[in-house]
Amino acid sequence: MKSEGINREFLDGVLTGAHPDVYYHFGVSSEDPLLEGLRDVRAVIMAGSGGRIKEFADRWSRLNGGSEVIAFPKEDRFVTRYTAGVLFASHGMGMPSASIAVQELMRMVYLLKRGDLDALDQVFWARVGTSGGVGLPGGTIVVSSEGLMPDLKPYRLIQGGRGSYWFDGTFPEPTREAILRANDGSGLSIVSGKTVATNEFFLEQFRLDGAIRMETEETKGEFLAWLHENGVRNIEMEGAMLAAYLNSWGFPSFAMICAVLLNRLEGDQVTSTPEQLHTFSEDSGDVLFNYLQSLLLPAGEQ
Ligand code: R2B
Ligand code: URA
Repeated sequence: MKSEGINREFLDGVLTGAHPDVYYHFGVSSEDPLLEGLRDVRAVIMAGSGGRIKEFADRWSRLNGGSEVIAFPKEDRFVTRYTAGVLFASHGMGMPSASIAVQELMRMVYLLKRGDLDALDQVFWARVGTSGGVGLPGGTIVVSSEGLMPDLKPYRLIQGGRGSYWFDGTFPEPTREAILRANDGSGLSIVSGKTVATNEFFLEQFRLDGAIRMETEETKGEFLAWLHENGVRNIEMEGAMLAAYLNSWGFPSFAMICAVLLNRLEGDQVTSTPEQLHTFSEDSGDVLFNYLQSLLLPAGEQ
């Protein structure tokens, strides 16, 4: 962990009891007895939708002999479940929403680990999501190597009190390699590459099918070709911020695993059938679970 990246001015006062911390969007606070049950957290798994979080938590519970699933009381913003060492939380769509989830979850994990940097080092983070492929067909799974904004520069805040704040968007390579190894022989089509995160699904992803259209077939083609030449393999809406914030605390182990819904070189609309979408979602979940099991379930219990 990088101690200097952590807002200890605020967070250490929570540990000493000088003041509470309210994780407002999750509907719990540092003084909530519910959090006592989460002290053993070893992984934080995020996904866009609440339904996915419930399915993941139930699946992890089944793999852990029907372990108790703890649900957070508030569900109007994010859906949260905890079971067998894993905290599952939804983050909504886009970086404005997901950044709230990530910051509150980081604060919560700091509390749960009592500010112990070695214990924080042991926590694995992941987002499992969907994306548009850049030269990849629907059904491919991308494990991101780096999260970038659409100008191929890392995540940054444009106008802070001291100017622009730049972050590091790289996803740790050892974790990525370990995920690929855990999925050896799975038969799934998994690649690794850079991921662009946009603040907008239509215009910023150069779609021509929005209510508003700014691009032409030509400018869209040039943009996607430029991304591809620079090693980008998929486009989604959270990864640059996720890597940026987790790197700023120095978490050594985190990843993003996204299913490709369509090849953006071939179109804009998501026309896959519900059955195909279900398979894509299952496959990205399998990639995560194959790794989670290798990480957290001792051999013989799997
Ligand atoms: C992928 O899919 C969502 C938009 O449909 C968004 O949250 C993302 O990153
Ligand atoms: N999610 C995105 O952000 N873009 C796509 O094209 C598909 C899913």
